[in-house]
Amino acid sequence: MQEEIIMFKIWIYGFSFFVLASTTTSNSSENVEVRLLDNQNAPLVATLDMSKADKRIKQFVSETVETQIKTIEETVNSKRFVNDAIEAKMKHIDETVQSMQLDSDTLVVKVRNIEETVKSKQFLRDALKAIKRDQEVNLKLQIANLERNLTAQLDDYIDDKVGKKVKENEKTEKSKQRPIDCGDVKTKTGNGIYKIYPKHSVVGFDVYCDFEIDNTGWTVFQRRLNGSIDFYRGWNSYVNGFGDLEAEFWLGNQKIHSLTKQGNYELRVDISDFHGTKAYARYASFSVGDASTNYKLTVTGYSGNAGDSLDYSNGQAFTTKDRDNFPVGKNCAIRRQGAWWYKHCAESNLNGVYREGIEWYHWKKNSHSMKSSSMMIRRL
Ligand SMILES: [Ca+2]
Repeated sequence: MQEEIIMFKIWIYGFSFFVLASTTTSNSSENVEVRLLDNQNAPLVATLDMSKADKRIKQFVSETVETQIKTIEETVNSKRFVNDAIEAKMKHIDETVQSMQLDSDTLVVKVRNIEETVKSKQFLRDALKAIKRDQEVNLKLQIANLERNLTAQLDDYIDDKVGKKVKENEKTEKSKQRPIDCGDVKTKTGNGIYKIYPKHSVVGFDVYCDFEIDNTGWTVFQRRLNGSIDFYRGWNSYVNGFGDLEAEFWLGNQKIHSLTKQGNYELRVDISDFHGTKAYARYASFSVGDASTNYKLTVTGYSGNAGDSLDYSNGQAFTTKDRDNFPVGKNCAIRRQGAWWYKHCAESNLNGVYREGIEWYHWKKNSHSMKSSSMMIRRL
């Protein structure tokens, strides 16, 4: 520091050998020793004879030197301050640089992250592509499988259809020999039970065939003889039929329907009273609808001697005690103790209670119950 001070002094007064003094003025002598430095820092000692100097000059020199030293000290101090400031600044710069280094490290990490993100995105894109490719392959495979299956199914279907057709043809050949009703029965062995195969019936079923009237086969679907069978029954019994074909029975609405569906049928009704008197009614057209119509009766073209007691029931659905298919009034199957094509009840009631309610109004009014009755049909 001391050297610095001196250097500073030299810097200030370097252009000449100017007198600098650390006043070691001796009171006892008029000489003043002053240490000096030349331009090359060579130490010199100058002895100034102050004896002839004016006291005021001495004072001036002394004061000047003091002032100079003070100024120098202040300058040094300010320089130190500047130094400190510079050091602080440098430190700050260092720190900034360091933090910048940190920042750059962070930046590197960030860049790396971004790179990784980009890479992973690329990876995803590749993976997606791979999946898409897989899916395409799978789809193609599935379509190929589907095509194969469809082809196989189509083949099966065609085989099946062709097979069925062949079978159907065989069936048709066979069915040509089968009777669809009693009119087809060739090998007659007299009135009795025969198996018939109506066109629209899945299986054949037995019926009673009557060959006496007009010398042709009539298919009988109803008979009353002696009251051995209870006719006051519910819906299912009348749909499926009941009784004994050789005696009293109802063939069944479904079977009657399947018979009358296969062509134009006429109806013959035979009745007798307990005096042995007989009568008949013929209808040129007769059919019974399917289940969806509740076995609706269609009957027209009356002829005969019993009177037309069925016309009132024409177009009516069938009603039993457990199913009233004529929405007006009470259940006529219950009122008339039977099962019939009732409207506001009926003018005929051949399924009524034996001895009490087997009626044909136009022949015997409703006061006489028939002894017997039969209903049969013939294909025209
Ligand atoms: Ca009713």
